[in-house]
Amino acid sequence: MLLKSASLLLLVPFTTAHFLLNSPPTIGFSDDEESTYPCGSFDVTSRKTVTDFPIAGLPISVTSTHPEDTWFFRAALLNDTENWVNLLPAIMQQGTGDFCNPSVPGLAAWEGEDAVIQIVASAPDGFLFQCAAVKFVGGSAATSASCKNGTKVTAEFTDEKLILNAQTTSTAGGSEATETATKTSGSTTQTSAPSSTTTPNSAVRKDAALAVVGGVLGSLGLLLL
Ligand SMILES: *[C@@H]1O[C@H](CO)[C@@H](O)[C@H](O)[C@H]1NC(C)=O
Ligand SMILES: *[C@@H]1O[C@H](CO)[C@@H](O)[C@H](O)[C@H]1NC(C)=O
Ligand SMILES: [Cu+2]
Repeated sequence: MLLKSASLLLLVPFTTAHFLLNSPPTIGFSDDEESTYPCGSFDVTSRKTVTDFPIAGLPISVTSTHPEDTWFFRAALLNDTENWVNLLPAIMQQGTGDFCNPSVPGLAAWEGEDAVIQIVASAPDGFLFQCAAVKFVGGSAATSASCKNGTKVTAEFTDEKLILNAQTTSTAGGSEATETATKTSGSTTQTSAPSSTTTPNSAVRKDAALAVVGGVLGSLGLLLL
């Protein structure tokens, strides 16, 4: 019991981070500026650490501190960083902790090209960004020993579409999407198509409330420390 509370306290400072990109290596991480498009305030063209991204697949590993996030894994050519292409459909994660997709496919048409991948979290507190410098390559899929899911984490693909570049900062439903989401500076509005069977509104509100509770607990924890 005592051990359990001690380890919970150790985790508390972690709640100040929105999300961490564990692999591939991030271009940069700033908790305070993670909401700055396109790369959380870091230079989208940075090539300090470039990861080979096999078309056959690369693990992408993140750690979320939110009770729920929707992830968008996107790529752009280095010479054209406003044209983001989805590598996978949106992924909705529930539960705080590690999430790793062991094999995100690369773009075959871009083999040999210098590119950037952008990890976007649509979080209860808004959009958050980190990027990684990559080069798409042939060969077999990459693996990572640290690719794991947290015990409380579940994830599944969703229909949510993201329309987000320097000119447009919102999500919107595509033609087949069953819901649209618009998030602007903290406020959240969502509408559902008549055929939708989900209840995104209540889900978002509940999670926002949980995030607030987490923040309060986090501050208390920091005071205790
Ligand atoms: C970027 O590079 C690719 C491949 O090298 C080329 O096909 C494309 O025309 C370039 N795009 C721009 C905007 O320069
Ligand atoms: C994590 O969970 C997702 C969704 O269930 C799954 O696709 C993925 O393979 C899991 N990752 C690992 C490392 O098991
Ligand atoms: Cu956050």
